[in-house]
Amino acid sequence: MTDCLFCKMVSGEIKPAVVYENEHALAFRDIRPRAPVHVLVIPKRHCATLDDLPTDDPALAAALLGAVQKVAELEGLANGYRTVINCRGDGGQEVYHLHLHVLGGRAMAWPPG
Ligand code: DGP
Repeated sequence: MTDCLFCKMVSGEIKPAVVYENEHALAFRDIRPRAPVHVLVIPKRHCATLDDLPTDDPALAAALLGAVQKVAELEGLANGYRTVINCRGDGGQEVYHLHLHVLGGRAMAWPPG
């Protein structure tokens, strides 16, 4: 999608601070970090929300979760981390290109706000 912020990162039109990428996923630092480590993992193909992730393409979901694992390893999150997917309005989603937040480097509180 030409008017999607995160698609522009995939295409290289906007250059984020990339942490990791694989065939299906790109991981880059969040511009407004909420923790010492705050990385976003996105599918390279446009999916607006989690509900739009094609379930007939298990390789895509596996690549996203594999990228989360790799980010945790690369960022040294041996003590643990949190992964969050905000989905649509009540979920607090601001950017409508699916993304997994990877938050770490401090202990997380529960429940989330
Ligand atoms: P969400 O509320 O789940 O849609 O989170 C969107 C995240 O995207 C938010 O934590 C801030 C981040 N973000 C927004 N614009 C940019 C940007 O231009 N660059 C980067 N790296 N992150 C962005």
